[in-house]
Amino acid sequence: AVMTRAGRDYRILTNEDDHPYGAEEMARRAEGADALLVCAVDPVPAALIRALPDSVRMIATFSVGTDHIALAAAKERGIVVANTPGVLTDATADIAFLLLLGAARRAAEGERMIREGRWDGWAPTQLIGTHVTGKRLAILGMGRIGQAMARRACGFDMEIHYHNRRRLPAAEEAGAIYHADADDMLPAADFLSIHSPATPETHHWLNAERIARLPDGAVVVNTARGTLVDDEALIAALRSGKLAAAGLDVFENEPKLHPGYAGLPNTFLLPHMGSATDRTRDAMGFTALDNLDAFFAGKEPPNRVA
Ligand code: 8YV
Repeated sequence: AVMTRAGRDYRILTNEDDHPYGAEEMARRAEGADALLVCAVDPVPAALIRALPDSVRMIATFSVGTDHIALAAAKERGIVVANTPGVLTDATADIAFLLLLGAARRAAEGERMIREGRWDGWAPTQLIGTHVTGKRLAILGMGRIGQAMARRACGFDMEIHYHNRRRLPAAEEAGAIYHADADDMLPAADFLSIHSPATPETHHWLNAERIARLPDGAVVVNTARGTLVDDEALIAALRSGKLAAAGLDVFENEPKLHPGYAGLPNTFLLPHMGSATDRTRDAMGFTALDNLDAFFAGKEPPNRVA
């Protein structure tokens, strides 16, 4: 339905495959275009923005994240950028909770055991995982998705701790405990779920020092961006048993995986599918088109970021 509407209202110059183009090819393909429609996996660095033909006046991204776009360079060239916030909140929080449960309860290990024919029957000490209900969940980044994660965790009687640049108004906090300094939150994180955007300040935020502040046996979940986690440090902690498990949907340099994850049993890994539901992807597509429609009708795009 999204492509039908896009094809009805726009002349689509290039959409031959489902894979991202490199910067050079993107600039070449943008020749004669009024706008670019990109995904979070399409890097739009400053060099590409400077190389874009003058005809391009807008970049609509099919994502809430905008870390792949050099926003300052877009601003410099007067190119408007808009994203798709809100519509992927629930799907992403659902996957974050799935990862939390799956990592804690060793779901991937159990699945592999059955599929590989290694299950020789129930045993009282088989695949003992980490208890979830009633534990403490620390949330880094209490935006829309962080808050949706907190709501899900309330159903599991979890005590919510959070760090966010701004403290939420009391009504929205819903009993969650605010930590002005993220490092002070870490000792309370039986579970840590990452929901902050990727910025230069959050690069490798979860490093060896911060992991050391987590309780022994903590579980880490990341559905934000792989760059927030220092893979070397996380892998070392999963190997040593400092961390019980990790549930990850995003990776630095994805789709390439740090080789250290191979053979680590206590990980529950998914291929960046946080927003991959029928309803959500349709809504993302329609939102991206709404942004384009508004801009080309001379109005303010509803989700302008630059
Ligand atoms: C997408 C995302 O799956 O919206 C984002 O920022 O990371 C995901 O929802 C994908 O990257 C969309 O381009």
